[in-house]
Amino acid sequence: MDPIVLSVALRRRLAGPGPIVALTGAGVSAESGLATFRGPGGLWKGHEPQDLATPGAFARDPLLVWRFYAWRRACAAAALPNPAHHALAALSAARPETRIVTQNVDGLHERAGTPDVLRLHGSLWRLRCVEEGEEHEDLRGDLGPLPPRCACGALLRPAVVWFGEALPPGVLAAAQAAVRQAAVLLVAGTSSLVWPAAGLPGIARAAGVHVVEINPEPTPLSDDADEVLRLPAGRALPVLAAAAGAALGASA
Ligand code: BJW
Repeated sequence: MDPIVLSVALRRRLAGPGPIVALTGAGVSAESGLATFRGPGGLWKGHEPQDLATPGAFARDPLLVWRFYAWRRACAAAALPNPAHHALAALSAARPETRIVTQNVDGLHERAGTPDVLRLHGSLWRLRCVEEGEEHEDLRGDLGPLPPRCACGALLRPAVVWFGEALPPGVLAAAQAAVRQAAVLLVAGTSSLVWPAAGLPGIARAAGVHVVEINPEPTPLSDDADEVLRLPAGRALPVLAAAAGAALGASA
């Protein structure tokens, strides 16, 4: 495998002062064996996953949507954080001003040890009553009969953000503030198709932040990024994190 050579300018920025911020997407968990949303392998029983991630799909067929999310929970529970998650956790430990902003709901950044992840699209591990709006953590491997119900009798839903829904209060504003203040923004494993997450690199660039895309495939961000690393996140992030001062263990 060829060594990864970072530009001198990027090395200097990573080693310099200021927060490193990472915006991550499904591709960061691909090397943990979790399917991405779009592209080959993104199908679930003949459905496009993004077609199930809507309030309309849940209203029409809560059982179908819950089967999809129960499968996602089982896959995520069986998966382990990969070198990309570990590298970002090590970076957060070495430089506490680091912020990880994720579109992922799988909890793998947290399981790798990253504190205070800004979860733009919620969590697979939290459920919300559709009537009362109350949310709670539920880490059970088996949720019992699907769809699960609240004690009040109403349906529970995964506390994730579906198309057309607002992001969790305060999280988007915190992510926007974080990317504006970054020394470097690493955008890893996202197709940069889903808004408002896809707008964060533009906000960063407008504030003069150096934006680096890490993705084996081109995306709508690629032409606007300051640098592009056409590599899997599990290869590139350990190198970037080490250049920013992270002490990486054998697993990273
Ligand atoms: C690797 C790799 C490896 C593979 N290493 N890389 C502006 C313009 C146009 C439309 C809109 C707009 N603003 C809003 C919209 C509408 C809509 C939207 O964006 N639509 C577009 C699709 C056109 N957005 C919304 O509806 C959002 N809500 C909103 O705007 O609300 C407004 C509002 C305000 C106030 C009140 C009410 C409403 C919500 C978006 C929610 C998205 N939800 C989902 C599901 C979450 C739950 C779940 O996980 O099930 O989020 S959809 C799905 O897409 C999921 C993901 O987080 C998200 C992004 O996907 P991601 O992570 O980029 O994955 P992929 O599969 O697309 O890409 C993977 C990438 O990895 C690829 O590029 C690979 O090459 C790469 N890769 N291996 C590195 N080893």
